[in-house]
Amino acid sequence: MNAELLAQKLFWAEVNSSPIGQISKEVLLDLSQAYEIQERLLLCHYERGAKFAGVKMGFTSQAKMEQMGVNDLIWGRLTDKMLVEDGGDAYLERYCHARVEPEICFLVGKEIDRELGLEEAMGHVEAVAPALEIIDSRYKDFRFSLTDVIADNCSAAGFVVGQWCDPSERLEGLIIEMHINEVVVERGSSSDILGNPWLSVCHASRLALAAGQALPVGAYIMAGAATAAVYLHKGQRVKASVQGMGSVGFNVI
Ligand code: OOG
Ligand code: MG
Repeated sequence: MNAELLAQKLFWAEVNSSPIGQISKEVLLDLSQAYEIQERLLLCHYERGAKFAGVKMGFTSQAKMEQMGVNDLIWGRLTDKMLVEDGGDAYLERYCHARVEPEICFLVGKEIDRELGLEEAMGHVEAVAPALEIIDSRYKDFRFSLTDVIADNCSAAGFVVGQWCDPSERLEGLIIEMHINEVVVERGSSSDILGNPWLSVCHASRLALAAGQALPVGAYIMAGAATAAVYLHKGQRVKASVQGMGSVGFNVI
């Protein structure tokens, strides 16, 4: 396996919004090789000015695992260039075939430098917010294996964060809805995220640190989608609401 070459292929697929064939059809990868490609892919972005902004967890809900046909937790890296302002615009032509999904985002308030248990996680988080994730596979037809999607930075492409809320409120059993042009297109519960979205913070601390990725103050942790994802089209107004936490949205242009 030539990790650098594969990372470059994925990088240019992303920059040119031009999807490629699955790399798992060409080379057999294990999980650690897939994460190595992801790390190199991120270096390509950092070299061009992007900055690490946090991590995203993936396949933390049954709905997502079933939609994508995989069955393991994954994590990817967020950069500052992926952030779309709440109420702002996302440019569809920047993506290969973008989808959107409703999430919850955590803001790190105290550096996470070790694996955290559930109680400890709360002490490291300053705030929590309703969020939307724009995912965009760099593979044709949005089809991939687990190692493919890990190498492709877990389809990370954009994220939108709403108003920060007090993290001491309970995060279980909150209704999460995604609206497109004021119509509810997906509905789920915050408990669909690992039974309790706080567990995403614990898994982020375990997986990112094992890979040498620290989570400094100000880092975002996207907990993973509560529902299946929906394709984006020009002209859509997308909104996610989380019960008791308000809403977040953007326009597709
Ligand atoms: C992979 C990313 C999964 C989530 O929240 O489960 C993910 C994909 O579905 O393309 O972001
Ligand atoms: Mg996601």
